[in-house]
Amino acid sequence: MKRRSFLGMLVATALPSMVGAAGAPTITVYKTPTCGCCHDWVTHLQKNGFEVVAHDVPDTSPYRKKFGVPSELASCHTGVINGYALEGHVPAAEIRRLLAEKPKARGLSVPGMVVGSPGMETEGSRRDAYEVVLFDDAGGRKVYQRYAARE
Ligand SMILES: [Cu+2]
Repeated sequence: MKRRSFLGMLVATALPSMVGAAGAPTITVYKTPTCGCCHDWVTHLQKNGFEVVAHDVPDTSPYRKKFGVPSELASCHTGVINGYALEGHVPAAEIRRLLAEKPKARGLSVPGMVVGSPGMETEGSRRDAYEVVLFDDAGGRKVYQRYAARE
């Protein structure tokens, strides 16, 4: 995709689309029992009004495969909501936007484990820059939202 046209689109869609938290559908999460940041991401979702059903599993990779998350977008946990995959520390704001916009896509990912993303907070407000990636089954990737680094 051409970067410029995409950026224009991003500005047009970056305005928060407010969706009432009440009645938000349930997010099903697969995580390993010892994953602290996975647990903290679940807490972030709950604080933002989502119902969460979390399953502890020995290995999350079969769930990535099942829900169509490509390995290069992998993170520490996999969630599902309304047929969309949520891989890694995806902020609640982008999940609400996903549910409102209903794009033709497989899901959203924040690949890796980014310091300062929801559930990956450190002391203070430090954050590494990261992107929330919208992906599809045909290898399509779009930056759905960009978060700047913060000291
Ligand atoms: Cu994590």
